[in-house]
Amino acid sequence: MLKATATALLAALLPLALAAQDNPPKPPEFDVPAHYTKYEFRIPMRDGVHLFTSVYVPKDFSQTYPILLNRTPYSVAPYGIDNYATHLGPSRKFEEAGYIFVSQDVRGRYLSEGKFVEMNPHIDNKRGPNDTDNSSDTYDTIDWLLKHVPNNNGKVGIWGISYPGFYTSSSIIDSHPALKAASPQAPMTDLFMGDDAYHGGAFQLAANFGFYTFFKPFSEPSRPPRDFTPFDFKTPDGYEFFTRMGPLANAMQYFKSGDYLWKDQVSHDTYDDYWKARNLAPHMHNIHCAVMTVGGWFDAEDLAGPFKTYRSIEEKNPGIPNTLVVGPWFHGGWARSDGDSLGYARFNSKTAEFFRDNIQFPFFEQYLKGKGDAKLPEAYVFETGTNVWRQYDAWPPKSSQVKTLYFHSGGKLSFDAPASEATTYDEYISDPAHPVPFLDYFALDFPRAYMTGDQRFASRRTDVLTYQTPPLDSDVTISGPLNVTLHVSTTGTDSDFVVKLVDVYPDDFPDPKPNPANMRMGGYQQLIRGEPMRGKFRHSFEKPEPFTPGKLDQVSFEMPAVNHAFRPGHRIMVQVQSSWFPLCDLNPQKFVNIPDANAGDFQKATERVYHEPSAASGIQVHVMP
Ligand code: PG9
Repeated sequence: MLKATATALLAALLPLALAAQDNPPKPPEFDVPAHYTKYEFRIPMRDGVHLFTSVYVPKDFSQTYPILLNRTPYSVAPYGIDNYATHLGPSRKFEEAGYIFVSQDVRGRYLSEGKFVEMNPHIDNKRGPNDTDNSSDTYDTIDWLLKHVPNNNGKVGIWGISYPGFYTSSSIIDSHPALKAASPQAPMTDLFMGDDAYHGGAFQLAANFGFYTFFKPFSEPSRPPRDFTPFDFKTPDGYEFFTRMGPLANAMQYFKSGDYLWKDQVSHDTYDDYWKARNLAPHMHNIHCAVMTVGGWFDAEDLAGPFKTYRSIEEKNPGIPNTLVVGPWFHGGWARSDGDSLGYARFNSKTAEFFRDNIQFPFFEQYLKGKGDAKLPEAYVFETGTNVWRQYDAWPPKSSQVKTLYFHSGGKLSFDAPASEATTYDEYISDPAHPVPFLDYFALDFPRAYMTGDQRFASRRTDVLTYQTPPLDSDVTISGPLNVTLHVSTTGTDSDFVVKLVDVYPDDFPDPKPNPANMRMGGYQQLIRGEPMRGKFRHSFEKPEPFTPGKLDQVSFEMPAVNHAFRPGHRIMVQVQSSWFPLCDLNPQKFVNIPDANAGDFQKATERVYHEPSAASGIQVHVMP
């Protein structure tokens, strides 16, 4: 579910929420009650806990049907066997083709019993019936469904987006023999390491504040509240709200003492046992079904997860069908949008529709009904810039060549290493009282379009360094993760370094038609990838270390993969800054425990980025031939 300030009701209506954010809700063109019979069950787990489960069975009994399971913390509303959901599965084609759709409130959420645990850790060696996790809950659920749901064909698929994506990937470990196909979509995998909670050790403030003001723990099984009131920011401007709020510790005024979910997020601000226990990647073993992991190049919430889930399944389960699909999508965009644009970035085709009809539906038809062959490659990835789908037998593509984009004096960027430079470093003053915004417009959360947003407002700031190539003569296609190496010094004892890869459009790039906002696209600086790195974690995310003021040091980190072609006439740009607010919480720029920092801890710092032969800052990229 998107973390914005959506109410609990929206959380239960994710598909509509996504649709509502893109297009006004269309009246359902498929009459679900006319084609399906709804059941509700409380399925017993091995430890006696009952999980509330909605089941929709096709009325046509002339054939049997596979079960398609979705497990969610966001409610399986509407409740009541006379109240039908308007969307049952991943897309309309599934309802029309006929599947048995099963949705389940996960443990401790809504009408299911048990205690909710954030990304409940997988238990590799279960000692008895009380050692339960998503793998055991799904195994027990499938066993029960096969025996009790009429007219099933004995095969089960599971799918989910975001948190339900995590429940998908954590459910297929030690998978039930009837489980034949799974699609974890934007699955959170290692929450601290680049998914929703922290990026490079910087807390994702706006996103998590918005999410945890509606995602609350339950004291007992209960339905979604009828009149949930969204959090009142009392301003339309998130930058202003979080500036007024001050240090992160002040956020607690907006939460109740029982809100352990928010407290857990902010109090575990290093990669400690709490986060390590929730990292799913080491546990993705004993998977016997076909897997299609889905992600979005512009997913603002769970961008890293799909790659880690795909990679871990690939390494631990050789021989099973395991595909990675990544399109030019925002979080969940492949499910409920056309996928032909994001903000001012254009993709020239309905990429999400293509995915739903030509990749996702054939995948489940093949493995759950034995119909057709989806002919899925190892990696099915959309290449932005050229705006074409690519199929590779590996990710990153084996044919890519690793090169380094080096910073140079005068704001130049080049694949050539610095030799004799006019100046050996650039510097700026980073002031926590005037942090670099992540948006050049007002918003309360983190609008999905920021991931392709215009960076011209930032490149004009004196606290943002900008390096760019001349206009390109030919395509430069970058396919894979980006590895940053910054040679820096700071006058503080801690600092964030945010690096942004930007596509600079030619000055004569045409304006959009229609153009209600009168946007001028000539020189548009489209964000391709941005990622922060909290400098105190440069040697270890477990044990942060201070900088020595003024001493040359090195900050190296990986930014999530891209698959983008910089076209002729475009420039490749890299920006470096030390805040990205309020997307990330502020770094006091003093080596302190940030969750406890007070206003007096925040100090200006002069940051230097070096570009000389012995200290050549730059980004290592995978360039396609
Ligand atoms: N990405 C959302 C989330 C997951 C876990 C914690 C906080 C937010 C989600 O869409 O489920």
